[in-house]
Amino acid sequence: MGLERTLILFKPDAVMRQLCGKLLTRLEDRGLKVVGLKMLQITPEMSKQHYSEHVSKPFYPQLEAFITCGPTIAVAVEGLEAITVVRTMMGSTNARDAAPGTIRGDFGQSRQVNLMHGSDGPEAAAKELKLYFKDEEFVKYELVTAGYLMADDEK
Ligand code: IDP
Ligand code: MG
Repeated sequence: MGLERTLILFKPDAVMRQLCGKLLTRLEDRGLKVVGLKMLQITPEMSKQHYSEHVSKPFYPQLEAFITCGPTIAVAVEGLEAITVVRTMMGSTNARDAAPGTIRGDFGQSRQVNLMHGSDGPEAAAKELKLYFKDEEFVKYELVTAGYLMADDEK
């Protein structure tokens, strides 16, 4: 339990399909606090760093081509157990297997072109937050709803 930060990407398909507003609304509706947000173009070098665990896999060249094919929006969010919460909201990697109600399950049908990335654990979150944001780019503020989003003993 406790407050965590995690790194989300709205992948090029989400940007080009003009779904980013809807995806951001889902995160906000859940009470996740946005602490960083930027639009960027992922380069092949960044892709290799981000997806270092997948670089040697047969599907990597296609994945790199996809993730660099258009703009991406990087979002850093904070919340209670935010890493798991976001992964659960995102749904299974293959959108055809993703449960209805999840982002991939509601908006997609592809294993590769699957709208969104979310860090899969604390180590990945630390690495990926650093890849997309400088320390000084994280904003500090309190949500006016903070007192209604969590109990004191959950923080
Ligand atoms: P995740 O995004 O759900 O964590 P990973 O297994 O870490 O899934 O894979 C990273 C990304 O690589 C996926 O989101 C998807 O875009 C792509 N990918 C994963 N497996 C395949 C595959 O078998 N073929 C093509 N692309 C894949
Ligand atoms: Mg992954």
